[in-house]
Parts: sequence; C-alpha cells; structure tokens
Amino acid sequence: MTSPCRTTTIRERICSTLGHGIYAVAIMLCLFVSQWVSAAAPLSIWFDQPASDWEKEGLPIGNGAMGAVIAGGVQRDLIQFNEKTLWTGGPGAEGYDFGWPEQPQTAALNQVRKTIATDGAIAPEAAAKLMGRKVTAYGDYQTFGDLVLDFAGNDSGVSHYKRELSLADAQVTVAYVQGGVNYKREYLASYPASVIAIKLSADQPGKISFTAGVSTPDNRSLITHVNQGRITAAGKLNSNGLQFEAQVQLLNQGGVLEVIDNKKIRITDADSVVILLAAGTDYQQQYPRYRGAHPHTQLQQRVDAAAAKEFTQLQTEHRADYQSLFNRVKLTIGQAAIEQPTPVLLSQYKKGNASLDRTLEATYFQFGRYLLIASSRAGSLPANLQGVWNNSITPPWNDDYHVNINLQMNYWLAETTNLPELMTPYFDFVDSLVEPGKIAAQKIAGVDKGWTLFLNTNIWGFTGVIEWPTAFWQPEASAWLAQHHYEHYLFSGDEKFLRERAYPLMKSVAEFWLAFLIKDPRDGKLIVSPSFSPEQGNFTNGAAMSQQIVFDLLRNTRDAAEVLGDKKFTQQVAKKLAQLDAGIRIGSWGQLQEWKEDIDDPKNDHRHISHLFALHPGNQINVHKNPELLQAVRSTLNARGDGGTGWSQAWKVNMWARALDGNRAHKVLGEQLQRSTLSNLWDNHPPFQIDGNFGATAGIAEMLLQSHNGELHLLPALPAAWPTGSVSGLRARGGITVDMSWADGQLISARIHTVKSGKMYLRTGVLSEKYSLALAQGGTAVALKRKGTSGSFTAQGGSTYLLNVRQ
Ligand code: FUC
Repeated sequence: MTSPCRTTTIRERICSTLGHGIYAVAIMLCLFVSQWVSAAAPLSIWFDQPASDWEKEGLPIGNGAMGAVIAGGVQRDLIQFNEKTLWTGGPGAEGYDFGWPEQPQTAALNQVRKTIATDGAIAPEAAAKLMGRKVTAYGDYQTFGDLVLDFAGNDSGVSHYKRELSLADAQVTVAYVQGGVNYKREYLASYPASVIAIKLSADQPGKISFTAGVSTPDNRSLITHVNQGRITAAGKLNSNGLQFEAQVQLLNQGGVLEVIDNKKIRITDADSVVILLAAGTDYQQQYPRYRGAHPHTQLQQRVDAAAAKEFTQLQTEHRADYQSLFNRVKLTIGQAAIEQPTPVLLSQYKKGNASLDRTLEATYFQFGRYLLIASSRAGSLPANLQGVWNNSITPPWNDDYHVNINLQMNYWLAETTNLPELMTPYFDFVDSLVEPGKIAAQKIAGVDKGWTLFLNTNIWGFTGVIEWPTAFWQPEASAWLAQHHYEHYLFSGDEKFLRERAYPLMKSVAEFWLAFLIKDPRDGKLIVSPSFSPEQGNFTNGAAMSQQIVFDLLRNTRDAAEVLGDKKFTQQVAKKLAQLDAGIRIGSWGQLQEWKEDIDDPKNDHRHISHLFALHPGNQINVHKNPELLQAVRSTLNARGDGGTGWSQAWKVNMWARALDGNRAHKVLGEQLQRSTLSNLWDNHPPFQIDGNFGATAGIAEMLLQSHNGELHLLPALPAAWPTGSVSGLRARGGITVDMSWADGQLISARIHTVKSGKMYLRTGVLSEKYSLALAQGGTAVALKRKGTSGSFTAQGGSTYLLNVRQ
C-alpha cells in the first residue's frame, strides 16, 4: 500500500484528491496541512496496512459484553467477535465438579501442615500430590466467530490506506482510495445500543459490493438462516450444550440485496451499508446451573432497536456514553500528535525523539483506560486475561480469571483513573463466587465459615484447586479480591456501598480467614499454613505475601466494621489482627523477606513479587512511616531486576512509583514498552495478556498522584522525562478529584475537588517553598498548617481548592 501522507482523515482526503496529480506536491501539502491538524489531533493507534496478525495488529473495539477485532482487509475484511459468556466446560460438560473433591480433603491438608511443622517445608510436587486435583471440563473462553466481508474486485491499486482506532471516539476507521474512489469503513461497539455497528461508505454512489457471512469454529452446532436482511446464526457448544446466537442485520442504501443459500447476503452497487451485530448465550451468572433464557428474543429486540436508528445516531449515542467516561482524565506530558503509524512509534521509542516517546506513553496510558471501558461494563462479566478479545477455542490459560494477581491488576486503574463504575462487573463476579467458594472452603480447606478460592476461576464457579504444583495453592485469592471492595469505598466515601455490598463480602471472606489461620509453634503468631509464594520455592508456613494479604483484609474489615458499628465483629477481628504475623521482615542482605525464614536468593529474578504486596497494592510500607522497610523493598526490587513478563513489569512501575522513584518507574515503563508490547499496544506476556496494559496505566496514575497513606501526595514520582505537563480528573481516596499542572518538574498549580468534609493532608514539593491555598470559588484564602513538604487543612465537602505556587 502506498501512503504519501500519514496523517489524519481530513488530510488524507486532501492528499488523496491531489494524489492523482503530482505525488511530490501531495507530500508537501500533507506536511503543510499536518501542522494545523496535528495540533488538535487526538490520540489514536493506527496502521497503514490491514492486520495480517490478529494478536499483533488487530484493532479492538468492545462494549463490555461484546468485543471485536478489526483486521480491515480491502478485499476481505475479518471482524472477529466475542461475547463474554461463550465458554466451554462447566455445568453440562461431562465431569465438571467445580474443582472440589467428593469428600473433604482435610486429611491431605493436615498431612501437608504436619510435614511443614516437622520438616519446615514441603516441595510443591509433594503438596500437589496430596492436595492438587486433576481438572475436568474447566472450559475455555471461546471466539464467537468471524463476520466475513468479501468485497468484489481485488486489492490492487489501493493507496492512502489507514486503519485507525481513535481513543477519543472509541471507533475504528478504515479509509483507502481505490480506482479514484474514497472508501471508508467505520466500526464501533455501542454500550447503550448493545450492538456492534459498522458502516461501509464511499464518496461516489453505487460503489459498495460485497458478500457477508458468519463463520464459526467447528466445536459447536450451527444453523444459519437469513430473513429480511438479517443473518441469524444459532447453535449449541458441543462441550456443554450452551446455546448461543448471533444476529447480523444488513441495511443497504441503494443497490441490491440478495440472499445466498439462506446463509449469506450479497450486496451489489450500494451507496452505503450499515451492519449491526449482536450476540449472546443462555448463560446466567448464577450458581449452580449457570443457565438462563435463550438469547434470541433479547437479540431480536436489540438489533431491531438499533436498526430503527440512523448510524449517525448510534454513533452519537455511543460517543456520548464513551466520552462520559473517557474524557474524565486528560494527560499531557509533552506529546505531539506525530503522524507515525503506531508500530513506527514503538520501534523508534527511546531512539532520541522525546516527543515521539511522550506520544507513545500518553497513548499507552489512555489505551489502558480505553480497554477497560471496552471490556468491563455493568451487566456483563469482568475483564478476563484478554479483556473481552480472543480469537481461539483454546486460548492461553483458558483466557480465564487468574486471581493471584491478574484479575486484581485488571482493576487497579479503575478508581485512580476515574472509571469507578467499571468495577461493577468485578463486584458482581466476586459475589457470584461466594456460594461455590463456601463449598471450596469446606472441602479443600476444612473450614465451614466464609469462602475462598485458589489460583484461578472460570465463569462456572470453579473454586477448587488444579494440579499444577507451582501455582495451584493460593487461598489468599479471596482476601486479595476483597481489597477492591474496600478501596471502592475509600475512593468514593460511599457508605451505602460499604454497608450493602463491600462489608458483607469482606466479612464473609474474613470469616474464612479467622477460621483458617493457625498458630505458628515457632512464635505463637497466627499464620497461613500451608503458604506458597507464587510461583516458586517450597510450601512453608506464613510466607510474606500470605501474611500481608490477610493482614490487609483483616485490617480493612476491622475498619469497615467499625465505620458500620458492627462492634462484635470489630473486636473479634481486632483481636486476631493483633496476633497475626504481618509478614514483613528484613533479611540478611537487606531484602524484604519472601518467606518467614531468611532464605531469599539475591540472584532470584522471578516475575512474581507478591511479597512486596505491603508496598503495593497494600499500604503497610511507606517512605515516611517506615523508611527502613522501603529500603528493603528497594533491595528486593533491585535484585529482582526490571524485567519479567508484561504484568510483572507493570507491577514494578507501580512499586517504583510507591517508592517515590519516578525515574525508575519510568525506566521500567520504557522496558515494558520496548520488550512487552505488541504493535497494536496490547501487552505481551507473551502471549497477549491484558493485565500489563491495565497495570501500566495504573502505574502512570500512581506516579502522578497517591493517596494510600491518608494524605494526598501530588506528583509523588514525576520522572525527569516529563518535566512539563498537566493532568486532570485523577481520583484519590476520600472522594477527591485532582487536576494538576507542572513545569520544570515542579507543581505549578492543583485544583482539588472534595466530596466529603474533614481534615485533608497534603504533600508535595512546593509546600516547602512558596504557595497559596484558596477556595476556587471566591478565592478566599485557606490556612494550611505546614510541616516540611506536607500540610493539613480542613476541607468542606463539595468545594474546590486551588493550590498555587506563588510567583
Ligand atoms: C499467573 C502468572 C503467569 C500468567 C498466568 C495467567 O499464573 O504467573 O505469568 O500471567 O497467571
């Protein structure tokens, strides 16, 4: 494909018109026009070619429940699509048992505990032999299929090809010129309309001719028929009998529509065509059957309703919905709208062009937010290991929910980057784990109170263990999941949410842990046993991450119980908390110990760093309260190195931000971009795994604003590479939203919006210099009690405060 002008659509049109004439003139004009278009050009990810590889080059759209990846081929366009509930396995599949043994395996657990008590440890293989289980019918998240558009003609003579995902509009646009005609395809996944909508158009009449069909993998039955321009493809998965259906409505302006074999639709010589796609299954998020109504009627209604609207109306409603979330946060770090295809941006990263690098970083930050909006909306399941996008029937790790870091990381950005509503699918999902999790607690952990789960779960209430020795044992998963519930309360200050949703869940998890902890004969402290630091070493007693996560849960639950006046439980938890080993120790080489015994190997560079949970996402370690512990964290992080898989690097960005080392956080972010990022900016574990995207966006937010220590820390870890910039709409705990601008690496001003009244603690470099604090409305000065770089004042709920550096 030739492209003299890699710029925006407007420019492309100018260039394409001129392109027939003098090529060089077109280039010059393109460059000239790029000056003014660039200034306002929004962030996007784009290619000058169709995708030849789904994983590396596909452009994703999604509305939470559904996702699609756009390949954008000129002659054949593949719109691979998903719906979150299309899973094999589970009830209906032979042998599915939720991962539970028939009889409680308390004897196995006791045997492991006994061996650890006598020998100090037990090898993972031996532990797995006793407690692990072969999994049956766990299932896989499925590709739904491909909407295939075969266009008449071939792809010769194509120029000015551009395939672009606009992060501002949440729309993919493919544009190209062929035979003197400007073609355009627009693709969006609308949450309000619950459909994927596509429009094919051209700037000359009668130029759209193609055949549309739906193809699906052969692990299912399928009956396809066409009625009134609508292809309905319905069937059942062989694995579990899950019923599914997809409806594809074609609406042509001009031209002729024909039905082929009652399976496909051929459109000839249309001016434009709108395609509406909706898909669903009879899955219901309810233990134990997980089945509800057939999706047919619902899909019919959705597609009918969308078909009654103009494409532009669907587009406007989609944009308004999306932007109401996306536009809340704006980040400027010196990026320019450099008109380079994204793979070029990526390959040029750190090759000396700062604004190119900043553009990539700013795009990457916002891409994480885009991906969460596209893969986590109320009414569906949470974002899985690949969000909502998967083109396989046997995806990596079943494309499931790993709960020893991955699912939790997916949601780290939701609160800080002002997308709290997107937590809803997560909370619903965790609620749905409670019933099956109670049985897991009884049968696997021998506890008849509360609930838990282990390494991984599916959409079918799998809460048991698997047989993978070096990963299967992670009972702390429930405690870690519950952290998000309390954080949601801390960020919003929403006591109703705390009372009605967070606390009941946290309490049910805490009940499990109060019963499961045992006394360590070595020091009488309460410990987790057996405990396994993921995903290495031996099974021991009281590994650091187990203790830190349980500490976090119990402390949060105690605090929540206190707020809600549940006195009995407050006391019960407080008592246990006082006896709990908090899992924080400094070892012989200055490291934060991974195990209760000082056995860490300084050469160990394992990707998991869960024993630093107390720094992030926990908050037991911080530079002001216990600097010596932070020093130990640094020693560990230095030993572990800046490498690792995508999510591991993303976590390290957050960790270095919490360690207040912006340059190191930025360095690790750079490594992630260079080593663990695909051309379409999807995170590469490898393979594609979305947690790294979400984790990195959260890490960037953490570099700019922190609030986990009971104080609002403005620009805590600003890297030297971002000397000048601004951010708006970041959220902090306490119902606070913050806008900031900075120059020369120093805060210039901050607007602090508060929801709740109360004492506010601020920290930022400028407090040791000149500053003023005033109410934004009316400008009344506000007294700040200052001590070094921190200060406090009494905030009124519903007010905005302005912190300015005095000139
Ligand atoms: C955890 C990690 C792996 C991978 C998998 C999905 O087990 O250790 O690296 O991310 O989840």
